[in-house]
Amino acid sequence: MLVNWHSFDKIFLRNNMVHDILCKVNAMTKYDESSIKILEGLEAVRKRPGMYIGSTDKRGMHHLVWEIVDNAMDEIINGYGDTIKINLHKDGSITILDNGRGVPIGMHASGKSTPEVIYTILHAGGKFESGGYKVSGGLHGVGASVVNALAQFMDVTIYKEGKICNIRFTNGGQVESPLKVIGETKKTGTMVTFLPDPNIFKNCSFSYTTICERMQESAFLLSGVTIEVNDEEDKKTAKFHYEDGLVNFVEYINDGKKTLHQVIHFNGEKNGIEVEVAMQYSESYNENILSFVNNVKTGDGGTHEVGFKTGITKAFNDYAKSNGILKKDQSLDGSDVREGLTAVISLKIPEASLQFEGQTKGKLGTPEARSITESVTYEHLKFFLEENKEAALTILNKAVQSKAARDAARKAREQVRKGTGKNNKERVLSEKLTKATGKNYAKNELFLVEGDSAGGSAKLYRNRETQAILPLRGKVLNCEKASSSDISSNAELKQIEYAIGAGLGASFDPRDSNYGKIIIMTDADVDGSHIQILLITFFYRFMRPLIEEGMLYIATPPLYSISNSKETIYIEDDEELEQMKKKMRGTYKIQRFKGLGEMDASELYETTMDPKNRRLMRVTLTDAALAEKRIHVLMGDQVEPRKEWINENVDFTMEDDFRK
Ligand code: 1YM
Repeated sequence: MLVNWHSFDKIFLRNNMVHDILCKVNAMTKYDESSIKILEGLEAVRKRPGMYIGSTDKRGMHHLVWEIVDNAMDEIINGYGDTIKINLHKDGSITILDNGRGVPIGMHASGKSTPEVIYTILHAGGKFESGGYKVSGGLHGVGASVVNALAQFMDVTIYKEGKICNIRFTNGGQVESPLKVIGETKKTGTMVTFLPDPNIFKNCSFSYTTICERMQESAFLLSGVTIEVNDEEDKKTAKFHYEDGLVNFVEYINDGKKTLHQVIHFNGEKNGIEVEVAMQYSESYNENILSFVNNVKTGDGGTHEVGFKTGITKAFNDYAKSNGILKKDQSLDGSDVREGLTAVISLKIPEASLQFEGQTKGKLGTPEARSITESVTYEHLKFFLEENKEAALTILNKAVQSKAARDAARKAREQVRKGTGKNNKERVLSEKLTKATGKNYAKNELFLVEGDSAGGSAKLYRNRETQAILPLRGKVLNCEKASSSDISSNAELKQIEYAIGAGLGASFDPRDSNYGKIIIMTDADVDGSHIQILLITFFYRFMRPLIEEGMLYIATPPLYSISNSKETIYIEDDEELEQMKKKMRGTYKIQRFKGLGEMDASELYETTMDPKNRRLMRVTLTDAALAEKRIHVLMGDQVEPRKEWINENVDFTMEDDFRK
């Protein structure tokens, strides 16, 4: 192997990261402990994988892929190459290939090749940063050596300087075969294949769908790049390529919705911070804002989203006032101008100004990002509205209607609460509702219970002050398939709407909810699960802020009880039951609860409703765009996409409760 100092020097200058790593190697060789130190580093990763990749479940395993893909993306962002290919192999390993310059192949005085250094030395920050922007995804980008540490094998092939070079590692980063030339080529690029260590990632496999979803999002953010994903086992391929990145992203999210105008697209820059926005209104009333910083999703928003929201509210209010649509003393709320809005915001922030907040670091904290995003948004939107009168009036008309509906709904609810309302519709509709006596709405809970008989039991033992019961008969309507008139004439859903008392759809306001918690309580069987998903679909479509505010829950009734002469223990799954059987020596009795109705009233309260013992599952919304798509696919009227999703994502060989 030739030591190519000339090309190495260039890289050395361009990349102080390499310098950093090689200094480490130098220091190690001085003490002649290099190999021991390296293995200690990788061993640390193997001992505590969670510290480096978050978890050792399916999510953590996919993190390995994102790490390698990020290196390929960095190369493309720096202007080298334009294509990434991902291949899922039958044996569970995965290959990631790019057509960039290829990882440097020079040798170092320590006797190690640069690839060996890159893939075996754990770096403190972990990331190979090459420009002013940190472009890594996930948990601070922990680098290729972490992936190697957690792989049963890793194979790296580099196409560079006319040569094909290969290096192979085994058992978490030990060199199986050092870097050697294995052929000649005219191509350039890097190809990494690895198999996650099955001792670390138990019973996990890569998901074609998960990888496609993330790669599609990356392709939207990096206009012009082509990303291909291939599944060898199921013989599926997907190719993502978008010339008009964010505009295509918004079009994709709004696909199938009735939109009010062409996508609005603008960008701007100040103090080294770049802002790009694409936005479009549709006839729906949901708001869908996605934001990214340096190509990483900021799932919890942050200063840039705040700036964007302030910017649009100002632009629309200014326009409405100067065109006589609103009186000088009137104004639209932020929520009025966001009704039916889909927007994607993408910022590029120099590494030195980056600040993240929150537990998952998914929230941008950089203060300047707020004012810059606000002014870019305000200026461009103002210009757009002046230039596009028709679109401006259509959007404003919708916002004004939203304001009117909100005002009217609030007034009506106030009257109902005060008992001054004229209509007695509410009384008729809520006949089935057993109300809570307490007036502390935030503390009150509404149980939506499957079936009249379980509803009856729930009423008997509930905490009267804080717990209200609404029994539901049979299946509720599938809102994804129904028209809005079907929904407004559906008795079951109307009862839920009146019980909660905070409006519906555009006029829904969670602050007016009669309950702080809405709890879905169904049998632990297939029908129960179906009712849950139907109700969640309803809440997602018509009371989405309820989910966003974390107010929707699912009760988890026990599957079994096991009792001996001394005690009765309630159990949630079969695994726990097996453990308990071993613990409870002597004679015991097992009861299987097929439904809520099989428990007596006190048992139901104790296990499933009593805040002291119960376990509630909170319904959360981490990825609005994905949720939107999933609900559409799983609950919509098209059968083919649903079949496809189920075939890809549901393992029918798995034993579950539904079969027993
Ligand atoms: C399938 C994964 O890792 N591609 C890749 C990585 C690098 C380069 C090119 C690269 C970077 C630089 C110079 C530079 C990396 N280089 C380094 C290090 N694909 C994949 N493609 N020459 C080539 O940043 O200056 C780490 S990764 F450290 F050597 F610079």
